[in-house]
Parts: sequence; C-alpha cells; structure tokens
Amino acid sequence: MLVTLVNPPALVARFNYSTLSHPPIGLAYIASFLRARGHSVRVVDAIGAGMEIFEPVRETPGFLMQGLPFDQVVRAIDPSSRIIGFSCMFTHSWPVVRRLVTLAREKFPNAVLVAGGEHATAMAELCLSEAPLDCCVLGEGEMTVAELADAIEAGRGMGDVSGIIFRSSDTGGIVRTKERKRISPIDSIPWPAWDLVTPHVYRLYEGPSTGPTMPMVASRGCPFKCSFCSSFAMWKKRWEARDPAGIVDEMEEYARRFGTREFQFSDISPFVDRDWAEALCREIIGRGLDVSWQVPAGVRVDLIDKEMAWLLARSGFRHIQYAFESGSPAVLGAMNKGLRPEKVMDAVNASIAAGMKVCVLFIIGYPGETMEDVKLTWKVIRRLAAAGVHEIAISSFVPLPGTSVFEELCSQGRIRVDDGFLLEMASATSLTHAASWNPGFTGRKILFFKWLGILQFYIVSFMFHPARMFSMIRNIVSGVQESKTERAVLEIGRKIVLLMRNAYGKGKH
Ligand code: B12
Ligand code: SF4
Repeated sequence: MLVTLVNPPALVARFNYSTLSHPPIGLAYIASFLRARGHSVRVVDAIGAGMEIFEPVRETPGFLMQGLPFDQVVRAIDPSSRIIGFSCMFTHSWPVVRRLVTLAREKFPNAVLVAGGEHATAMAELCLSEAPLDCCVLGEGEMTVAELADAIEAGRGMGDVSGIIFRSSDTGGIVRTKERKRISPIDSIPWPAWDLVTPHVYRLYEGPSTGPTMPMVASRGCPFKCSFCSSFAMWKKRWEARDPAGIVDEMEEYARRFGTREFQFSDISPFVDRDWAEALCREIIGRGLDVSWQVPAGVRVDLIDKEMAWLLARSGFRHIQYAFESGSPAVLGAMNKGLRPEKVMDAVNASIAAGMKVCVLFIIGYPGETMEDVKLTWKVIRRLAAAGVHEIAISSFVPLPGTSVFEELCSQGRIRVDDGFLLEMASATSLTHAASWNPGFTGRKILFFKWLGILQFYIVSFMFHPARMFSMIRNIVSGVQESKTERAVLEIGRKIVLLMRNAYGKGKH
C-alpha cells in the first residue's frame, strides 16, 4: 500500500530570528519505519523543493510562506496513495496545513488523510473540526502510523489503533483511542530514510553553523514538566536515549556518505542522563571523529559541570545554549523549572573555560511576572555578559497549546483560540512585535523589555570584551555565522532581498 508523507510549506514570520526550517527528520523516521513494515512510501517535501520561494500569504499578513505553492504540492502527491500524511509541527503553521489538507481532500476524495506532529497532538480536536482530516496521530508517530496503515490495508476500522483521534465513519463523531506506549528501545527504529528526503537542500541551520550539516536524534522526550513546554503532551515524562555506539555509527555513515562534518541533534532535552552523555562524548572522541555537533534546544544549566563541559568540548560540541529562562526565583518556580538562579554561573563558567561558545536563553512576560522579576533577569544578563557569555536570546512568553499554562489561561477565559491566536505562537522570537498574557504588561512593554535586555547585554559584553564587537562585524560582512545573532542578521537580510526580488517579479516560480 502506498503512503505519501507531506512536509507542508512553512509559515515564517518576517522579522523573527528563529524561523529557519530544518529537514523533516520526523517524516524521514516514519518513512523508514513504514518501509521496514512492507509499505511503499513517498515523501513530498514542499519546503525542501522550494527553499528559495518565499511568498506573502494574503490571510496571514506579516508572514511569508516558504516552499512550493499549494497547487504544486497537491500535484506532487501520487494519486494512488491510500494514506496521505501531513506533518503539523508548529501551531502557527496550522492555517497553511489546513488549506493544504482541504485542497488535498478535493483532489483525493477517497484517500485517508492523517496529520501528526506537535500541533496535531496538542490540538487534534481543532484540527479535525477545521480540516477534512480522517485522523490525527498523537505523539510519537512511527508505530501508530504503521498500525494505521496495516489496519487500513486489511480493511479494518481505526478503532483498534492506539494513539489516535479519528472521525468515526459510522457516527461522524470524534473518537479518541487508547493511549500508546512510547517505543522502547528507540534503537529499534531504523535510521531516517534520507533517500526519500534530501537533507542537504536545507542550507541554513539554527545555531552557529558554517556549512552543510545533518540533523540527527539521540534522545526523545524529557523527564521534567515545565509549565510553558509542550514536551509532556507530546512524549509524556519518559526520556529515551539511543545507544551511544549506534549514534556514532550513524554519524560515521553520514561522514562517509555525504562528507558531513557537522551534526544538529533535534533532542528536546539533551544530556539528562550524565552517564549516557559521558558515554556519547567518549564514543565520539574514541573513534577519532573530527566533527562538530550541537543541539538547538536549550540545555538545563544544572546538567553541566566542569568535567562534562570539558568532555563535550573535546568531542566537538563547541556551542552550547542554556535554557535558563529567568533571573527571578519566583518566575522559575511558577514555571516549574526546578532550577536555582545561582546554577547558571557555574555552568556558564565551566563551558567558557572549556572553550565553548555560550548562548543563554530567557523568557520575558510570563503570567504573574512583575517589574522586579524583569530587573532580576536583566541583572543576570549583565553578569553573564561580564563573565564572557557570547550571546543571549530573549523570547516573549507565548502559551503554546499542550502546556499547563495554556490550560490555565484557557480556564481563566484569557485565551480565545482563533487564527490570530495561533499565529501569535510564532511571535516569541519576533524582533518587532510581542503579545502579552501578563495583565501587568502590554505587548509593547514586553518588546521594550526584551530590547532593553539585549542592549544591556551587548553594552556590558563589548565593554568587558571589546574584540567581540569587531569579530561580529567582520563575520556579518563576510557572511559567516558563528553565532545566533550573526545568523539572525544574515537571515533577515536574505528575506528582505528575496522579498524585493519577488516584488520586481524576478524571484517568481
Ligand atoms: C529542532 C527544533 C527546532 C528547529 C527546527 C525545527 C524544524 N523542523 O523546522 C529550530 C531550532 C529551527 C526550531 C525553531 C522553532 N521552534 Co522548535 N523545536 C525543535 C525540537 C527540539 C525538535 C523537533 C524534532 O525534529 N524532533 C524530532 C522528531 C523525531 O520528532 P517530531 O518531528 O516531533 O516527529 C515525530 C512526531 O511528531 C510524529 N510526526 C511528525 N510529523 C508527522 C506526520 C505524520 C503524518 C504523522 C502520522 C506523525 C508525525 O512522528 C514523528 C516520529 O515519532 C522540538 C521539540 C521536540 N522534541 O519535538 C521543538 C518545537 C517543535 N519547536 C517549537 C517552537 C515553538 C519553535 C519556534 C516557533 C520557536 C520560536 N519561538 O521561534 C521556532 C519556529 C521554527 C519554524 N520553522 O517556523 C515547539 C512547537 C510547539 C508548537 N505547538 O508550535 C516545540 C515542540 C518545542 C516546545 N516544546 O516548545 N525548532
Ligand atoms: S523546557 Fe526543557 S526541561 Fe522543561 S519540560 Fe521542556 S524540554 Fe523539559
């Protein structure tokens, strides 16, 4: 039976610094799993096939759609596909996915249309009510979609497949099936099907990348339950890691096959098991791989000490991002982060001493956060700049669906889910706009606090480390991305050029 998996075009905000698209590794995993179970699979990667196409979208002002136009995506789907699966990772992209699903339904009235990914998991009912989907796969997708394909091929209903929400053909109602257990060990999942998705057309990556890199996954899930994070809704509390030797085998294979020297790990919560993290570093070092690797997700500051930092650096992990979130113990407590503010300096000092480039991530505008809390965050930011941290990123708080703070705000009647709300989920990293879910601050104030935080960081940083200013200017002028900030500047410049080209009709496809 033929299953076609679709990576829809991305909706990217014009002036954000974290909206780069990565190769669809989740789909590549599902494709390899389905194939191993005897199904035929095709992948339509709308982003990869239209990397340079950035078009304004009428319904979503302020955003550009990156990737093939809708009609070309639908045309690329093989009409003999029995199941068409759509990846729906980001909440703000739902308006695009919804339109694509609707067009696919018109062209393929008899196919089974399925969505999966973070947004489809957190808001499955909304997805089924707004788009002509047959079912949403909740959480980890490989086993569920394989069982779904088996059931459909055998002419059975979907009711026995755990881990889905589907539209019953008998009653038309929405049915949620039994919860699915996470796959364990995750080494049983075959490596991603990179013969069906071309990762190297994705030129730009999150983080300070200097060349073509490969995405990988070493672990899935997170044992913590921060109130603003959707990890629990997606993966529950289970953290599953791959065998370090298998991970490094995969790195070696990509180095051999594609000449890859740089790897981005899409793990949401890296290094939570100290022994495992050490074993992974030692395996990379032991095999003499001359590679660099990093994780775009923030590392918890309580996981890294001197020894770990040194091992990481020696194994090629040269840029680390810490998810510290706030300098205020009260806000960290409200976020259920389980961190003490003093921890950040230890981790940061250890990482700088080990020779890593360090970025620290913050959130401003959390519900209940006061001016005093913001001042505490600024104080930590200044200390970090003086200590030699290379950069910071400040997000404005957004209540992502699937998080406990989202549920809380909904129960207080402070969230109305409509397209306007969904699009706001992309505003956390906007440089020109912020929304507020904190009655104490307006969105403009939060944006102002964010800029003031960034300004304080660079003033102190350039005062204590003046050479940094020159290397940043040199990198931006020569197009090198050694830091997130440099990449953001270059990426926004690139979007402006593409927009101008489109305006003059040169970039149209
Ligand atoms: C790597 C990553 C990034 C990368 C690139 C992501 C990309 N592909 O473009 C970068 C750093 C650029 C990034 C940026 C952002 N990110 Co991000 N990112 C992640 C992260 C850590 C890993 C994603 C991943 O590759 N996972 C590994 C694969 C194996 O898992 P998966 O993709 O989820 O796929 C599985 C299932 O979802 C399912 N599945 C997936 N697709 C399909 C399709 C079908 C048909 C089926 C049946 C199943 C299915 O099966 C797969 C295999 O089990 C996730 C957290 C997480 N662990 O998921 C956050 C996450 C996806 N990001 C998030 C956010 C908010 C953002 C930003 C908006 C942040 C910001 N404020 O700017 C931006 C937006 C970027 C954009 N392109 O628009 C949120 C999304 C929440 C939401 N509901 O929107 C997440 C969940 C983090 C969080 N918990 O808050 N991100
Ligand atoms: S923010 Fe990080 S530590 Fe907290 S639940 Fe999410 S992944 Fe885990």
